[in-house]
Amino acid sequence: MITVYIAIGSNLNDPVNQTKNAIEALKNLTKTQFLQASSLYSSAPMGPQDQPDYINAVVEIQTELTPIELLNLTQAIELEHGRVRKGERWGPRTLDLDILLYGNDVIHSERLVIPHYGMHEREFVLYPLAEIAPNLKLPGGIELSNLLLKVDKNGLSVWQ
Ligand code: A4P
Ligand code: MG
Repeated sequence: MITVYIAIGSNLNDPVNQTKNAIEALKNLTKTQFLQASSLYSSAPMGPQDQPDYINAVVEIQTELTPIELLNLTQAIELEHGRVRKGERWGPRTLDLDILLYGNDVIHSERLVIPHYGMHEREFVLYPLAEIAPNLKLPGGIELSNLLLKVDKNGLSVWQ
């Protein structure tokens, strides 16, 4: 079993429910044990500013799925939740599931880059991740707590 962290992001069609439904869908993944989910967070949009605020969260699972099997299943969940890929970089979306970490693996394949390329500087990834895994070390021994020192919260707050 490999410990995996997945980031959830949504800013369209009732993002709070999108996020809660995504967490439920991840609980039902085959060959996988669900460990925990962070709180839901409200965050200002990164990228184009003419889009709604996001809801973000991070979940921790343990899985026997390979990275590509997991990607296929998380992409299926995105589609089931009405995701339409419009190709606009950093544009609004009903549901985005990003595989942040897959154990200590470093992957650079056509379909998969792990650790996820943006995670080191995104407050809406790092703070929820730290809520559930405060002592986490990334591949290469990078301490999550060290990354957090360099990343402003930028208005990120627990959603309630
Ligand atoms: N892919 C490669 N590595 C991975 C990985 N580790 N996990 C590939 C998941 N997918 C990975 O993804 C495009 C391709 O990336 C996939 O086909 C997969 O093979 P996508 O989900 O279709 O595209 P995307 O998510 O729109 O890509 P992009 O532009 O990288 O989006 P980002 O970087 O995820 O940004 N602001 C706030 N506050 N909160 C957010 O969550 N999210 C975005 C999206 C913009 N602004 C945001 C937020
Ligand atoms: Mg994505």
